[in-house]
Amino acid sequence: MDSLKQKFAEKALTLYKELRAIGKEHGDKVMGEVTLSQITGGARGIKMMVWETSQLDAQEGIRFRGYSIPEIKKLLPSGPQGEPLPEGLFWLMLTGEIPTEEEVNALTKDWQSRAEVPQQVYTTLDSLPADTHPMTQFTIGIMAMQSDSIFDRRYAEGMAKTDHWDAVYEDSMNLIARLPRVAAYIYRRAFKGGEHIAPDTSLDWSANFAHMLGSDDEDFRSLMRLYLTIHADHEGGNASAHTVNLVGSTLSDPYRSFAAGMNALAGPLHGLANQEVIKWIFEMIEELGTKTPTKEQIQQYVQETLDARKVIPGYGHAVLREPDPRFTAQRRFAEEYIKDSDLIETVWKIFDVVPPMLEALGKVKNPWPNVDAHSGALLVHYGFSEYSFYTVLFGVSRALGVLAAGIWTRALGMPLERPKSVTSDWIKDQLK
Ligand code: FCX
Repeated sequence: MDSLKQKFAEKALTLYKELRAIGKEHGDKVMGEVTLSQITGGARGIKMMVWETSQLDAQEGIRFRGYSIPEIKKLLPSGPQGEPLPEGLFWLMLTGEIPTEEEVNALTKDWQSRAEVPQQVYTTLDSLPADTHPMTQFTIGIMAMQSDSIFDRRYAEGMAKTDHWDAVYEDSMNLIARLPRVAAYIYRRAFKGGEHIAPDTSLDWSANFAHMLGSDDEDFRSLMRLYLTIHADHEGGNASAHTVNLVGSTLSDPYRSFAAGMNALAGPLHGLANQEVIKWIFEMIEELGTKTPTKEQIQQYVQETLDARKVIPGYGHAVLREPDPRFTAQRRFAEEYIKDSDLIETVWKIFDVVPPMLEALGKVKNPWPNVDAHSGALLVHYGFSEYSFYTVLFGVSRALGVLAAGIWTRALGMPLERPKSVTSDWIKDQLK
């Protein structure tokens, strides 16, 4: 058993016993109430699942096993320019411990050894029109690997419940190892005429992904390390994570549950917002006829968008009530690495203009930027302007969090998810 798996197994067994005992003793303890507006308002704030890997605070933003993004940046083993290695975050999410450099290097090597993508994935992708949306290609590519599921095979062979987590661990590690190759393949066939780039196994997970996409720029590698770290997890209630949890709770294997989650990520109110942001900015630039719009011009364009009853992409959040620290981390990156980018200046001007305008509407609970408000401008700076691909990058990163959480969920023996729905007649009856 590899050292990560060994460490996880010890921690998981302890927590499994602890949670069982807590459940037995305190199972009837009331942990909250549900209001009518929560039932009709998208279940905001209703606590209904255990998610070990991260927790979101409305003011502070995400914490991975208790560590904020600035702490993660400082503490995790990093690449040559100091940006954290996502391998380290995955280790942290599974064990609760900051890994050593050796542990992270071993994980990089482990993923390299699992990264071979079965030929049928490429054949399947090649049978799709090249202009099929990259997120559709991504979920199809993931599903084309499902026949390799170790969980599926072992379940059919009669695997004991206590071994479920072990098979989910193996599937999750294989999936994470392969996803950059699948994603890069989609990018190169959709936008670079199918000229594919062989992996460089001397590189870490992020740098190799950057390489296969087509860039060996050291700064872009650093951006990818940061990007793939900060998009990894956002507790369990967001649509992609919750979908993975829901589907996984039926004992559908990690390929199926992760693909389901990616279809949730592909919605414009969720992960697809990163493509919507840059599309909206490009359209603004075209309409205004300038790459350096003034704040007044931006204000007018924002107003037009609101008047057309559309949302301002990249702003607002279901839980956060302050600027997203993932936005701030990307801004810091731009301040450090990028000089004189009109597009990035525009993103910062939008940040000055939009919040007061959303606040003035009187209904928006969070007028601040989220993670998607900044990411596209950074990618465009390094030559990746094909924005329909952006959500795939988000998805590759999100695999780390949702699959780590999925391993925990199976190790803790969590049951089938099955909350209660009600009819409108039932609601009216309750109010009589
Ligand atoms: N622009 C215009 N109106 C907005 C808005 C925005 N950016 N954000 C919220 N509103 C509106 C809502 O549409 C809603 O209007 P309605 O009452 O007429 O239907 C009202 O304000 C109240 O919504 P609120 O409670 O603040 O927000 P929700 O929890 O319902 O929705 C999202 C949260 C994120 C879906 C919402 O803010 C939004 O649509 N933002 C733009 C899309 C986006 O950036 N999504 C990415 C989010 C995230 F980072 C991610 O998951 O990746």
